[in-house]
Amino acid sequence: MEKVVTLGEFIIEKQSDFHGSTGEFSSLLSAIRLASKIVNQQVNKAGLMQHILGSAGGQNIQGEEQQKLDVFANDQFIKALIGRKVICGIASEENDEYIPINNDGRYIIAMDPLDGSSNIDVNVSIGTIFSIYNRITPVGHQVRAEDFLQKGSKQVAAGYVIYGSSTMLVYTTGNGVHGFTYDPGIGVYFLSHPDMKFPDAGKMYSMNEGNVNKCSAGVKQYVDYCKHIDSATKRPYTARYIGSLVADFHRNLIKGGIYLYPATTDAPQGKLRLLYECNPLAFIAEQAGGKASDGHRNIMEIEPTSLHQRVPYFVGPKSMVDKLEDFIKQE
Ligand code: AHM
Ligand code: MG
Repeated sequence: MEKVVTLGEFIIEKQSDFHGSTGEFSSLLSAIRLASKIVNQQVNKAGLMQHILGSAGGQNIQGEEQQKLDVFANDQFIKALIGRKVICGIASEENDEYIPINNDGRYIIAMDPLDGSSNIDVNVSIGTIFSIYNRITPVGHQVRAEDFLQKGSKQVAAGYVIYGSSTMLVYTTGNGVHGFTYDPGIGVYFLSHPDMKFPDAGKMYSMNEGNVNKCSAGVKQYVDYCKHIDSATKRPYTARYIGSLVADFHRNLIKGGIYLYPATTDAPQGKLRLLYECNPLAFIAEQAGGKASDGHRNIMEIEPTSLHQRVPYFVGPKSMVDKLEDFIKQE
């Protein structure tokens, strides 16, 4: 019989790989696991809440105040994380400022609690993204901005939850990327995708192509290259764009594809946030044999200057991102 491994068991089994097996990191991950289950439950009845039980901003059938799902998700993750003594601070895409928590904690977390906001109300896959660092300031003091403004290369763990046709939690601690599928009937995540790797030869590209004429010449040429017919390199590539970074990234990781959110004339820094979206998926990509770039530099080598900083973003199999960088270099 095949061995069945749950996320809980896996975390404990791998605990010794991580900071001398103190159990602190396991506690942190189990907070994320808990919040993801609560959010998953709400995501699954989002249509009911909005169209049948009353509109957001009103009251639900129990007379409770209803919240937008992204605010709800933010609250759930913060609530679960505050309960763990190991965390000293949280930065969230939903909060203007970082939140200091327990001065004795050693980890800080940056998160996008519900990514893919334009897809929330239309029953399309959305996700949660998280990124974990050791604090820089000494334990026992309140966290400061510098604890959050660390390069992505300093991450000790990163992951995402995708609320899709099934719900999955995928994470890395720097020892490969592992994916767990949620069984809602019993409330347990099972290891379903051990040691995930990008296929070598990607064949998809994901971009909001409506913006292509607002992009630089190099990006335009790369998109033309993706569409060019060449049987030796299996082009044209297939275009797939969901508009939820987590869902596009997850599909590309499994099937082999590049995700692009370049700078545009309207958004010269791109749209995606370095701390909450780009760095965590860059860490996962690298661990899966891929690469993330702003077109010129490795994303994880960018020194952040502000919490909500945006960057142009390209992520996928290494060969595809290298090719895109070649086009950008020739601009
Ligand atoms: P959000 O954090 O407000 O949801 O914005 C991020 C999202 C990504 O998930 C997605 O890839 C991108 O924005 C889609 O943007 P666009 O609608 O411009 O294509
Ligand atoms: Mg987002």
